[in-house]
Amino acid sequence: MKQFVVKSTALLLAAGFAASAYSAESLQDVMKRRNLSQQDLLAASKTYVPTGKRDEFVAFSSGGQSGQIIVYGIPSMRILKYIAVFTPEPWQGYGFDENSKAVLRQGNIDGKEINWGDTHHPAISETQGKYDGQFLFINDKANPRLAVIDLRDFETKQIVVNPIFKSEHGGAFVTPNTEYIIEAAQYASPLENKKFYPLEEFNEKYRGGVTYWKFDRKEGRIDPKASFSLELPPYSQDLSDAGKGPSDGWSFTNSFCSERYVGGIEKGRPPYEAGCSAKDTDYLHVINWKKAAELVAQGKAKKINGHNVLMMETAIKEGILFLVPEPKSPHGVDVTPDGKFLTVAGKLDTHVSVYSFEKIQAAIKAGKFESKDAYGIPVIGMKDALHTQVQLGLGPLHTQYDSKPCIAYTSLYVDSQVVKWNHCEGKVLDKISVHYNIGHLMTMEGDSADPKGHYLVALNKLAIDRFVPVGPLHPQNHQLIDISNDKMQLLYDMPVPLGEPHYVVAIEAAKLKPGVRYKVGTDSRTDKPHPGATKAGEEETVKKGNKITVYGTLIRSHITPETIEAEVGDEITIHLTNLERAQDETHGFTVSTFNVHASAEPGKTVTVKFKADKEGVYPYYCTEFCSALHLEMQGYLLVKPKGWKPGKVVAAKAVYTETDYKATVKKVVDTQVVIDSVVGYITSVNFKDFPDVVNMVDDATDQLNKIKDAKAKHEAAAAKKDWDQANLWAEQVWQYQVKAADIGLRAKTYLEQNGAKKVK
Ligand code: RUQ
Ligand code: CUA
Repeated sequence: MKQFVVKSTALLLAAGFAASAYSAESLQDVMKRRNLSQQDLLAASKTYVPTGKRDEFVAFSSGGQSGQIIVYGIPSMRILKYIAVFTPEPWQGYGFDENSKAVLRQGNIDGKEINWGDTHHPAISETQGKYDGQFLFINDKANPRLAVIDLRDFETKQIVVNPIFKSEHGGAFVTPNTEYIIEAAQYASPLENKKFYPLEEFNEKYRGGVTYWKFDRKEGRIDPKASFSLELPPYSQDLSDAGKGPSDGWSFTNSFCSERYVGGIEKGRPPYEAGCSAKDTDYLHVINWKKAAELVAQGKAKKINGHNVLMMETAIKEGILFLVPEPKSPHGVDVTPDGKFLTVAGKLDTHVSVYSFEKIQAAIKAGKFESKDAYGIPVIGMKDALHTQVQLGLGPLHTQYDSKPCIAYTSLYVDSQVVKWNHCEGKVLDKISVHYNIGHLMTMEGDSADPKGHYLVALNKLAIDRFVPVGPLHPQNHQLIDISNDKMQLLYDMPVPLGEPHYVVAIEAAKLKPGVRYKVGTDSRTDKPHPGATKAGEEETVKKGNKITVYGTLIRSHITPETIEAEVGDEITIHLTNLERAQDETHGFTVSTFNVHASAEPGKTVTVKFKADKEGVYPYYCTEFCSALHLEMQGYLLVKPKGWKPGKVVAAKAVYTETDYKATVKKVVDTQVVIDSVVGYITSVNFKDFPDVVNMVDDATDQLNKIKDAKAKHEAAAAKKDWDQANLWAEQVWQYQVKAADIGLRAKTYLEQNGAKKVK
């Protein structure tokens, strides 16, 4: 291993990273061998992102029941990351270190740990209706919760539990300036917590609703105290969308089962599915959220479970809540980019209905209502609100928009198709088959005020025969479709191995500005300085009673401390600060059999905590392959029985000779030649113009600066002919060199690839 490092270092320098040889096969040869058509090649050329190049868009997909978010690039469809949200995720230490646990545990309900989530709808924060790339939100349908992810580091920062719902589906949807994040209930239940009412009292005691979570952009967190909900009838509220432009200040929420049917096949009643689709129409809820927020501020809300709830009665009296009939078992409601229309798809209808916000407002102003529902909410006549209805096909679900005006795309679940149509003129333009049973579809920034066109992703619920079989549970199938021309073209099938992804949002990659390191000593989950942050040279282990606190550091290839001594029963808290500044120099940390793990990216401080409840010897180590000597990044937790005393220590015999020492010194001299050559290159170019390189140079210099002390030690030991000490300290000098060389080479590669220029 050590041999390898020096050799490869020298080789890399000699070869100067020569480009790989070209294949001898021609394009025609490959097409023939792989049985590819012209059409395939065209599709491939539209999705292929050459090695070293990057995607134009970044997609954030719900990870469904995995409780995570899947991040992938478009058009390559390469998966870039999983963001841990409602579920422990070992790689990132999520749920295995104390700092992330604190976030995960915000999602406890009634004191119970909930370690999964049914994530549905991600939403990117918006400024004036456009994606701004700062924050990401996602809901958990099963356990009504909402999470906040900061796109500076792609980490989950907060989970809030809905105080009055038992499930929710219609979230997360943001208002145009991310004032609020909308979350609508799904299955009606009593709003009071832990309160039982029989199903016979469904109409009276069960309720739906919609919650408006106040987002504090400066803090990057939801402010639960400033959030509120609106009580709604027990119609299963479904998806929502916020108005924008002329409809800003309003929000729209669908419903199904407005029949308020309660099944109970056990008692001989027809099942839910029959009773819930008996009527021809359900209701679109039209809500003036701006006014609602004002009413809450005026103290007109009622406190339920300590949360502000604006009751229906108040909402009706104040004229901020209306209903519009919508055909049959509606699902998606999607506001057009200009904010003038809303498209509603009825799962059991072959049409989409396009409602005019202007007409809805005119009816409200004129007080023109066709009726009231059972709770007294005014119902606007469908005819009075409709702009047009368009026959699209079977099972329309969701609609997104194009950068070209009036162009919309709707998914057809039953037909397994995507329809391109014109929502202004109400005509179908094109259809394409997908594989199979599409739920959501998504165009680039296609639910914002400024859609980008180019691509569409079909989120198919079933993959069936599209991929190599992997057992009865198939991957999901995200299909990439080119929408830049009149006719849509299917480009690519991407198996998604985490399910079931419900919805995706995609943003221009250039809008994302994530950091590459933290300010040294940061708790990434609070964005604040970590109380356990430790500087180089200030590491210490403190024991107070049965509590051991370690203030440790991580830097290639060393964990400080190297030993932690404890007694059975001690509570151990280990704070670790990654002192690296070089990009991507992440270290991981675990202690054998204590179920802890942390990922410490450059600058981050993390804490793991556990009880040393068993006597024994437990190695700890760095879990990331962070350098050539990563395997040596190790240490021992020694858990002694209570009252243990050391026996007579026998002095160890010498292992190394003068010859060993001289060989090591020679190795050090040879390596220095390599380092000098790398340093020579770096300082011969304008490396100071590259902040990433400056960070790497700082890290390398840190390593080299440590040499002086180790060198003095090996020379002193050699003078005393203590060859063990002499050889080991000389080895340590070499360790510092190797690390410096490793970083130096990365800096050199970076400079060569990024067009560094010679300086005189
Ligand atoms: S929903 S497949 Cu959970 Cu977004 Cu329509
Ligand atoms: Cu640090 Cu491996």
